[in-house]
Amino acid sequence: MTGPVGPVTSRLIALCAGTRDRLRTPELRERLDGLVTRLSEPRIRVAVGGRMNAGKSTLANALLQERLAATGATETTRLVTWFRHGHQARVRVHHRDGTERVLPLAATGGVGATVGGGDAEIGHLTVETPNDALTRHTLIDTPGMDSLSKLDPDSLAALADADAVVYLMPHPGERDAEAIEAVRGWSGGLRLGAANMIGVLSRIDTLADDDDPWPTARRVADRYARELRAVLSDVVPVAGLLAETARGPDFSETDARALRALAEADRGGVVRKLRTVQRFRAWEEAPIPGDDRERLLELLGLHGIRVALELLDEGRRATPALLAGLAQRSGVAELIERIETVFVAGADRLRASAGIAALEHLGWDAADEVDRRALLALQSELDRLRLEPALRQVDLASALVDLEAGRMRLGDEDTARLRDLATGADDAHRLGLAADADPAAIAAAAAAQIPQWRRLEARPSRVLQRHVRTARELCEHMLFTGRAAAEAGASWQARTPTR
Ligand SMILES: Nc1nc2c(ncn2[C@@H]2O[C@H](COP(=O)(O)OP(=O)(O)O)[C@@H](O)[C@H]2O)c(=O)[nH]1
Ligand SMILES: [Mg+2]
Repeated sequence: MTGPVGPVTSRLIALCAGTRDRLRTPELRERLDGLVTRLSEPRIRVAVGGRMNAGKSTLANALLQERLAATGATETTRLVTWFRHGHQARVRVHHRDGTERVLPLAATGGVGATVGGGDAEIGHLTVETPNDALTRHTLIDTPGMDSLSKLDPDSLAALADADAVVYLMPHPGERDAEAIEAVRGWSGGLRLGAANMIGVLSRIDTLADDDDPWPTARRVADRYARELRAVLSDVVPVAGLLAETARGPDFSETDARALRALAEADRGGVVRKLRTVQRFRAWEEAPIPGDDRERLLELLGLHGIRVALELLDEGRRATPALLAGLAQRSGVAELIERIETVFVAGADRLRASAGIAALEHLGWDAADEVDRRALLALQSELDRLRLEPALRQVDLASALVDLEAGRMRLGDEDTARLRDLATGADDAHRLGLAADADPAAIAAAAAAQIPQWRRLEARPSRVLQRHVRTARELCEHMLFTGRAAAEAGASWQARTPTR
């Protein structure tokens, strides 16, 4: 989200301000101030998580359309890196002792070229740069040091600081179940779930030996989505390397020429050499020199080279058309669309719900009696805020996903109502009414929906029961506020003399 903070987040900020003045312990005040600063940021924080080598930094570069994150195995890839919009391109190096160093961002090579070998004293990095993608959301790249079962403390802390997470999973084969259990394990502790977390099946070109990895990728992604539906809104397959190159600045006219030369050579021979990296490298009578082949491998991988040849066969010979084709075949557009429609558009509610979770954390270790009372009072305010339609919509977001994935069934009319409830920007739109509907009309429309949701709650499906209960509670809340507003309006009119 850019611009002003949303309405629910604003109410939360006001609650924080009221509580702050009642707190005695300076440390608690400081933490509350920290939270207010976070809630007041102009943009939502989206983190990229997953284990090391999952392709996180590569995907981050694809989203940024710039090679800013360090990829592969370098010292800098082990650091949590924040990418924020800024007018001046620079890198802040945050040391673990609280000190900070500011460096100008290297013209090429991104954070790796700027910071080079990191050292143990560095806690994390912040890259500030005038990048378009960063006007929509802040991006946090995490290292994910551990193999499969756990993430390192730095990565976990960064995920906990995010409002939404893109979680990358390369296909782990037989260790699948273990990886899935691991995600379930830590996501609950961090209050991440289907409303604020989306999965990516990454490196899909390495998934299968087939020429076209997409059928396998879709099947595996669907299975992950089913198994992880409680924590991930969906799992989208993406060929990250292809996306990074297709959207980034590195692919040159020379690279396009090398591909065209390959496309014109004897196809049978080319296809055979493209079976393995070793064969492609050791190719003696190749139509292009070894350096060019190495560069194509680095930019596109074997699969990407094959896709490029197909695109050239289709007549996409000019470089922009070729790159557009590669971007399209990477699948990244679908992920970007989800980030926009789910995360950026839902920034107010995602941020407020992350803020509430953080606030509840704050209450646990208050030793002082006065502080405890202030935080208890805050808790009851938070319980009230939680009923806010925008926050119930965080829960209903997962209902839409379950519906789409066929995990629950509703008739067309109920589906349309649920969609309105989950996505409407205000009560009128949530109830499918015109924008200028008055409180009485809102109360009436909400009241009309309640019996049907209650009827559906009697159905045997657990998934359905959970979602329709939320829908009913949301309607009850709108009925209550609509009625109260209508009565206030009526009594105000009664007290106002009419001529
Ligand atoms: N073949 C292939 N390689 C990839 C893909 N994405 C990343 N890589 C490579 O895998 C290595 C690790 O990627 P990186 O983005 O640094 O992983 P991270 O540790 O999760 O940040 C790098 O050498 C990348 O070039 C992909 O989609 N396909
Ligand atoms: Mg990385």
